[in-house]
Amino acid sequence: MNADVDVESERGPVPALHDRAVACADHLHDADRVLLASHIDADGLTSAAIASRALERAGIAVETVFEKQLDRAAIERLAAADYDTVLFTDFGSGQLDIVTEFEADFTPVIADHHQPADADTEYHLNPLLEGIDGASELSGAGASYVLARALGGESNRDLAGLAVVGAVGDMQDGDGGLSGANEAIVREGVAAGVLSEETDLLLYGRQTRPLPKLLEYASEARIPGISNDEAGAVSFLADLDLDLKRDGEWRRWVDLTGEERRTLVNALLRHAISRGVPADRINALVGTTYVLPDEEPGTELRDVSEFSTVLNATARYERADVGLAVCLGDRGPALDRARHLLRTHRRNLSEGLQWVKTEGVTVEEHVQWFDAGSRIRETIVGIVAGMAVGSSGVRHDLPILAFADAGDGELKVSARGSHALVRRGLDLSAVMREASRAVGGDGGGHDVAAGATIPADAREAFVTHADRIVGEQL
Ligand SMILES: [Mn+2]
Repeated sequence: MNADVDVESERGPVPALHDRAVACADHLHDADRVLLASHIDADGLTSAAIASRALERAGIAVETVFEKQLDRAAIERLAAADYDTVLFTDFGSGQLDIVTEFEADFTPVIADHHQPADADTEYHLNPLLEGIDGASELSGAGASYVLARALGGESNRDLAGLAVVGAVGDMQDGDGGLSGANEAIVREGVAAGVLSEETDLLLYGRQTRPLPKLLEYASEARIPGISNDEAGAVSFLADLDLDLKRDGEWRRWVDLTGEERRTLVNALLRHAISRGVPADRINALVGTTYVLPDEEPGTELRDVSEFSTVLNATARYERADVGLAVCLGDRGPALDRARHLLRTHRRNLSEGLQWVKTEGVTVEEHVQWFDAGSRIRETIVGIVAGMAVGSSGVRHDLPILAFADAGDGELKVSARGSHALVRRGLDLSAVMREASRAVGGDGGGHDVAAGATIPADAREAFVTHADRIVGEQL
């Protein structure tokens, strides 16, 4: 046996985080009961599922709550719940300056991947503290998984599938799949038999979308005559020598044989080349995908990216409990409820996107923005902004800011950039924090995607600040 390998595996999936994970786990083991607070998105829900399951397995009682944002009022609510230990997953680091004010009420334990505020605490697990990129290499669910492994060892490797759902939900995967610390989690999931890694067509909806919709809705591919073009997608398919329907219903990607998939991919590549799609976007049409082999083929849970959409569809509509139950294995009432919420979510996204396309965006020197008012829910306006980039009338070479009413005299701002802009120096986390604080609000997040809350009358001043800061970064 190779001694080095043995030592390495004893330090968990992400050795650089091992000491922090063990310190957090030891403190949790000493607690009788823990209040777990997590964020309301796919990464936050999978974080909560991983952490709560690992705590239960370790014999530690846990109550789970979700917060849309961890502001002072939310932290006061947690303090009032009267737990000695509060575990924060997928948030907490960015609010450490406030959290540490409450250390007389509870001991915080944090498993997060957001940029930490200017304060620290004893039990703090965050990749950024060890030089690992929290935007692309480890998600909140990944940090929670590292914690789960420290809590329960290799028996918790079956939670790796959920960690991958969280990472993909936070858009940490590129066309080569996940990288960095995330790759170690993928390896553990594959070894545990709960995850498989496949090279496949990289369009969203391989499990559930009818073939024409799979092609038409793939707006990120930007293939002229197919993307955002219903008639074009149908006629492209009709030209192929394939049986497109079964019993009168369109077939899905998952229904095709290997041979049929190759035929379709080859035709798609030829079409893209003939229409002058640049090589980098053509290469990005095929790449690494992740599948949960225990889930039924053709369902929303089989593919990790579709799974993450199901979770967003619950949490963004005040039903994080439903998403959590699905993560924890409920394939009955919770999944039925989640599917219903998913239909509503899809309709809202498509109506929101249509509204942005119709109304257009305002282009400043370094940013573009739109204000949806109350037409798009503040909980999904960031998703809509991300979808809008690349559609006609919205530039993909500028970051986009999306405003929506948040009630109580406040505006929610969601910002989305691209990996190409980040490589040139864009850091939306800093933009959101500085511009919002300059107008009496607060914000933060990641370099490629971030958010803020500001007073409702501060939009114009906020845009001016953000435009200037982005200009300085690029
Ligand atoms: Mn996250």
